[in-house]
Amino acid sequence: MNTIRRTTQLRNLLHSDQTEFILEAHNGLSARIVEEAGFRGIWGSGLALSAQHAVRDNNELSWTQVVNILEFMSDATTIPILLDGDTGYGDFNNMRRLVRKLEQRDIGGVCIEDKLFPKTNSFIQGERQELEDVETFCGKIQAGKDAQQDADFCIVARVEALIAGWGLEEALRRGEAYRRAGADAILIHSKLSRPDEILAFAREWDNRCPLVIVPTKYYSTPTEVFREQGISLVIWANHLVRSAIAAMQATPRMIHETESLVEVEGRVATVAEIFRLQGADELLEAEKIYARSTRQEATAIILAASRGQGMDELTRDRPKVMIPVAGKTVLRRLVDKFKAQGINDITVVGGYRSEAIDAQGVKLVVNADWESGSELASLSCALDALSDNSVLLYGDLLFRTYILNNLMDWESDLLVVVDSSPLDQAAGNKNDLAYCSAADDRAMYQQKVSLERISSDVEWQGRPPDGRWIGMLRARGAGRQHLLDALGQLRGEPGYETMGVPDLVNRLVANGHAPQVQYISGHWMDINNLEDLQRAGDFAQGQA
Ligand code: SPV
Ligand code: MG
Repeated sequence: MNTIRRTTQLRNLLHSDQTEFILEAHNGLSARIVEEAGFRGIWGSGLALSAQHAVRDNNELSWTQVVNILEFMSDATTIPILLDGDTGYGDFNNMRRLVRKLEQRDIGGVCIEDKLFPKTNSFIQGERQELEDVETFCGKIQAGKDAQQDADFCIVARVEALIAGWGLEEALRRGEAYRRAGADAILIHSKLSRPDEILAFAREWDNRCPLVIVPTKYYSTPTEVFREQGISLVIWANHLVRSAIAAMQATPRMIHETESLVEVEGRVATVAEIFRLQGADELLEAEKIYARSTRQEATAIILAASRGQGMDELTRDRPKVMIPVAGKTVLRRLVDKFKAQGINDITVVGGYRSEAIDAQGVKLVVNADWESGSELASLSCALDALSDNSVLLYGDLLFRTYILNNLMDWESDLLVVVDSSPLDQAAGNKNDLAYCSAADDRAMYQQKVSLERISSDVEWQGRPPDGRWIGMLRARGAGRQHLLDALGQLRGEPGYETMGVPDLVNRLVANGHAPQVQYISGHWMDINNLEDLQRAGDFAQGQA
């Protein structure tokens, strides 16, 4: 990366002891491409800047619009931009303001031409173009020089006398007057296909100050000729906008004709190349350092490996998660919920008929040993997905959105959702009865209650359960490691093959890491049989 000021870089180019080259760019992307190609400077071409917006090179683009585009170009690069500032967009006073605005955007310099506002491109009826009065133009140059804050900011004065048909003498007279007025370099322009008049000017000029040329029309001149004549800076003035136009015309033609993308795919830049040019990698790296919000990194793990019982016909070819409920599979409903919550990293552990799982938008991992029935073995397949902020849940759950919202809002390291509605009314697996440190006090928000046990026993320590665990667990921060530790312990113990997530939760309690309880009252269900499935349709419809 170049640490020299861009004004200084441009000045160095103009005063280098060899002929230097700059290339046109017209937006942030093309400017970055010019720099990547190895150029040491950029021409902010008025023609290209306006052409990319399909307006004419007649100051139809306002000067503030030009400055806004330059801001993107400047941000995207480290090399200097020489702006084609047309006539300075007005009189000496407009010129002063332009210079200040350009300096604020770290532009290396500006070129102004001695025509009248609004100007016309030099290649459109050039001989009919009226030139600015010499003294007036000198005043504009001087005002610009007086306005600049950075001593190295360059003002290039462009002589249009040859374009307008005035001849060499007038061109030289103007060049000299502009040099005396303070111009840092003179641009001499020609519309001829041979370089003769430019070379004649250069010979007479004899390096009084740096000379700049634009060989658009006399492009076939060997570059060596410019070197020999001591030209300071050559501007390749419009070749990115022209290459973009040619490419942009070819692509739609082909797509339109073939009604397919097959032919063009290999001829256009890859999407990965777009990302590279945008600097997408840098953002990913920066996110690791700065984006510390737990929400952004949240992951979800959906356990969907077992076939389940009581739904033989419906799960003949697919696991439960793929059963449609009111027109949408249970899995899709879960994925939609997570995505709405900003959780995009979703892992599904499949097993039974995992090939039937629609893995769009999720990572599918397969527990090949699903038949043994161990939920913990399934969970072990998804440990990579366990982050500092993870939700773990069963794949047959339907629930109201607020339950997940609230779950993600709580600060606790470990959290389980418990439904405190009366057991005979509550939905769900009758094995997952929850015993907690306190009953649900519905009057309290985020009541501090911890889990003591999940079990199928309808009574424990002489008391009834406080509710039913709905099959949803969240681990964040240190909770992740507690979970991994407990899982590691259980893995070495007898009976591991038949253990479920409740065993894991009970081990967390035994280890002194009892999860907090988020009480809810209804608003969820899981699907264990055909009757549930019928209710599920109503439940889903009720939510819509
Ligand atoms: C431009 O690139 O906008 C120029 C050069 O001013 S020319 O189009 O040749 O006038
Ligand atoms: Mg121009």
